[in-house]
Amino acid sequence: MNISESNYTQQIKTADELKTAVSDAVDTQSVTDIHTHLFSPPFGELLLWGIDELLTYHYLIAEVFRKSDVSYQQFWAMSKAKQAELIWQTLFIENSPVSEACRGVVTTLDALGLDVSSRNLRDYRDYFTDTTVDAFIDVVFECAKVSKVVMTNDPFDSAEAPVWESGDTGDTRFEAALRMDVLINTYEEIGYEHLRGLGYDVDPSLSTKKTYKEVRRFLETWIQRMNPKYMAVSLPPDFQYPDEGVLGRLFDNCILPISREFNVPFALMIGVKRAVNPQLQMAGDGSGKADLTSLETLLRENPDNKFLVTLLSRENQHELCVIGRKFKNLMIFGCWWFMNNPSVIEEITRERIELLGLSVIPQHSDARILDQLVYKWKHSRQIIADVLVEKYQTLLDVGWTLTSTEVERDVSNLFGGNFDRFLNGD
Ligand code: FIX
Ligand code: ZN
Repeated sequence: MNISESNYTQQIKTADELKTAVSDAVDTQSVTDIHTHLFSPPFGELLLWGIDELLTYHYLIAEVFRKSDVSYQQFWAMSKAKQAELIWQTLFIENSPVSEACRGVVTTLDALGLDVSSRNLRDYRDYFTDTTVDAFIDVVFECAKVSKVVMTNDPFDSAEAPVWESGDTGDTRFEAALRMDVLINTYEEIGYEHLRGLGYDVDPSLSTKKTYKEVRRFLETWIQRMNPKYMAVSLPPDFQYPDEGVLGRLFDNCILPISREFNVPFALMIGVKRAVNPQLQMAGDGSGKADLTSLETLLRENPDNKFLVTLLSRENQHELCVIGRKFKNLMIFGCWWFMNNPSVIEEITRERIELLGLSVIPQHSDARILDQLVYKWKHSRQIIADVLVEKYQTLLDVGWTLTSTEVERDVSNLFGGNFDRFLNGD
């Protein structure tokens, strides 16, 4: 069969054929999940999995206080098992689990082959007791069709340190990302002391050439140790660039030069207001709209740097797409955290494809618990498929020809190709 014949046979003609071609491509294409909080097995207890972890996800903790009379003090004094039982009883039995975070647990249990109609927490616990973490990783990666996950690795975290020192992070499906929140957001409070403790000759105000050199040495060491896909930071909505303070000096003198030199992109996750309600602990962070002029300046003044960007405010998403049209050194990724809900994912995905075509990374999972890869990807794949069908249909309506191979190519780029090209290109 020659090329034109093979294209002809794959040509999509009807709306039904289109739906089938898109859902086949979207459901079978394995994905690189570019931002998670998962860890490979050698990191031990940092890798969270199982029903009690799923139920005590911080998204569900925020929700349980809205429906239960439990006080913050009482909740935090409970064991994890008791917290899970309270959340199960409150959000799944006494109320219907329709929020995205609740629905995610139900989708996951069902996809793992458990009987969700039984609502029997004991059976679900038994399932996890009967498996090992290594076996479960294979089950989840297969079920979620995930080929690689990028972890979030904090060079200041003593719990991670022994694994990095050992030089063996085990399962190669888990890749590293060098997270720099402590360095950038808390240099004066924590980062400085920590660096000194590790033998780096840095000054508290981060303002000397010697300090810049030392911070660069620190970053180089960790890049060599972790081989990260990117360096990353989460930033508040009022983040400013250019900046006279620690952040600006770190960006200009340390991070941006190293990011260029080692061809390791810098990921900015902008819009988080940490500890809006500290009583909720990790569940207490909020979001705010950012002024994206700073991002524009950063992209314009550093054209040889690559930036991966995701934003936490819905109000910023359209503006981000417009910026994406102006700067090829920007790769927009994922629907982060409060954006990771079906209605918002649909809106953002449509907006991105309309303004940027297929040159984005539509989603990441942000999974903190291994099992969550199952639902986060299942839910997102469905929405991405629906948006693609809508867009391809408008082309077919006016006589454009499309083959299933072309659909597969497009989906493969969205689910990993665009990320690889961004990392490896000039
Ligand atoms: O900063 C981040 O990477 C956030 O994704 C997390 O801090 C957040 O707690 C989270 O889990 C969001 O999904
Ligand atoms: Zn995250």
